[in-house]
Amino acid sequence: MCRGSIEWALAPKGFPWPRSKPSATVHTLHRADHLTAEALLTVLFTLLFPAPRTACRCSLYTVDGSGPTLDMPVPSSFNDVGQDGRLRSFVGWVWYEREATLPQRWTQDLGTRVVLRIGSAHYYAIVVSATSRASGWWVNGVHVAEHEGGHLPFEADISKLVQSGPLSFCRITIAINNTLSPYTLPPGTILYQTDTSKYPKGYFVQNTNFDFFNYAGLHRSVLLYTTPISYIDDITITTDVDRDIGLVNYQIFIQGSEHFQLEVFLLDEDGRAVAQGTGGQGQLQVPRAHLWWPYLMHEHPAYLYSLEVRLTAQTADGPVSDFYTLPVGIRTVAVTESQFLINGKPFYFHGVNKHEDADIRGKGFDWPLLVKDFNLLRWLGANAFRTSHYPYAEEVMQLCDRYGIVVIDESPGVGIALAQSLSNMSLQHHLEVMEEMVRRDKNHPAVVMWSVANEPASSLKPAGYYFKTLIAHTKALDPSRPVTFVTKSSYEADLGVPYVDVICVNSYYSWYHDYGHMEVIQLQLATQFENWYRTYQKPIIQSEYGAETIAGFHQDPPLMFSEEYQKGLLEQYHLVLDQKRKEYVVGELIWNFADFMTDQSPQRAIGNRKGIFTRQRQPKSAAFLLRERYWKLANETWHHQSAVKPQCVGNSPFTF
Ligand code: GCB
Repeated sequence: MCRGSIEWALAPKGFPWPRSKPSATVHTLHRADHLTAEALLTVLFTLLFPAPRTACRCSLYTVDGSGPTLDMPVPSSFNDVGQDGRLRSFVGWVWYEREATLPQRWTQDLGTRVVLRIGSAHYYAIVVSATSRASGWWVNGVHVAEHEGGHLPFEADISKLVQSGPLSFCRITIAINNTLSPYTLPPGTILYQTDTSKYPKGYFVQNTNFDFFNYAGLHRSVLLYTTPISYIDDITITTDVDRDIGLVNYQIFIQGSEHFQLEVFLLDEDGRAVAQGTGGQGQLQVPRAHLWWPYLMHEHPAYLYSLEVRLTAQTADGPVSDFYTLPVGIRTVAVTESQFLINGKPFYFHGVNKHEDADIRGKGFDWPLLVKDFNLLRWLGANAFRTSHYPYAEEVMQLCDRYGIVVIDESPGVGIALAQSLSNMSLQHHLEVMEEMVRRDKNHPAVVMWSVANEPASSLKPAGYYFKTLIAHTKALDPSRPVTFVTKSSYEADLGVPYVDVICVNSYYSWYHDYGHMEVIQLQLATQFENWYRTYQKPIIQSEYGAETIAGFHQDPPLMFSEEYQKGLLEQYHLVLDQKRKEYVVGELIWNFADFMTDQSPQRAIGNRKGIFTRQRQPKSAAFLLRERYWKLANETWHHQSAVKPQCVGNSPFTF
């Protein structure tokens, strides 16, 4: 493959989720919902991996593409779909490749902008595209994009490329490297073993300080979509409430023309326009607004308006129009010394921590799994989750908006254990990741708080400056939401917590400490809360607690790893949470929603088993315990005037 001469473009500054609209078409390379006939012909990418394991980021252009290949579904992690153990633990470059046939209009109408959008490529990706063939070989591959970080989307404008040649199809090659370094997010290290009496020459392993398997590949949708050459590039919405008037502030960013008109309409759920405006920024006022309420807080939770944006732009080739519809939830978020308020009412997070994780597909996005998870969340009476420990797929956030499931949106800042990973170089990258993440998720009403990291080494000296800068930057990007990070440091030593709005603390009493001794939980947990609150007077969330449990293991009296022990441990936590939530504890998130895959270690029996559901989403006994508790909490925090209270009736997840 050689470099072509065509100019390449990086992703533009902002890019809203591509929705089918009169002025745009979406053409996915693998998914059924927007699929065209051509794309159905080939649904598999080819993955090539070189036999010798190379940890370095070798140049794409020197690799001849030799080595084994196999068909690879997208989205999916590549690790668990094959039968070759070397692929499961592979560290280095892999190449995904496929050809796509493009509608003729895309390649011939120079007024069409063709965009390649990659939802997530873990970890480092280089994208090359080619549209010329000679003697059956693709030639003149052009570097179209490069991206670092596995959990956020990136785009490339490939119009010039696909409109330059005679062919109506193109080849897309995505080289992905899953090597982590102390400066990546999450960080990792490569350990070379040089003792040749124990290890073969060149042997190395990749080590991480986070507790989930470093799945890699194209984890989310890869889309081709079009816009006109002048287009709506980004929209920022913030909302407020003044008595019963909903205020929707909008800012719209246009690319491709300086001369344009914008019309904005806000439609209610019945499609009626309730407010309208013009221009690139303004405020829409909605009398008697329906607010966006969390699930189980209101009889009509998750009310979504639609913001329709219509662009008419003047270009050298005449007027063009673009159109975009964005779901909008009107709600407010605020934090006091001891409360977390949504729409001015105290909100108590009773929810879970999750992972993007499942059998075979690893971290690959999967609709049936997602819908099952939301059904389980609603069955459980959970009103919130944290995206531990990285931003989840955009479809997840969309469902949270629709179902009223509140989100603490966490960055991939997990496993920051070394001082090197708190260096300026790491900080710089972390700031950029927060920019990408806020840009992607800022308009989701479900997102009520940003978490910039999980359990960093926040008592190391550089942590003070690191978190002060990171949190200030995140607040500057989005002044409308509180910011936190999740700590496991002691209240005396933590140098980052002075900058958070809400203290999120993880603890594993009678699991990692005093194991087997549930009798100490109440005292230790109460002391933990009291110390943090006395020091900072900020609301506190118990952001993780739990116990490893192998489904089907039973021991009474309870022993560790049995279902009885998990239940017993949870009950001890709940006794203290019930006292402290009357004061300043504003939430509890169980670790974890479901069992998930980790690296192999003597502490892990095929993954982390702290789920209240198995990896296949079957309940352990603790799920029923938690369900009873969450529905009870929901009854207490129900705020609407209506007399109807949520009830957990039988097995029905639908309670109203
Ligand atoms: C934690 C981490 C989480 C782990 C969990 C555990 O504190 O935040 O990533 O999986 O503990 O089970 O050890």
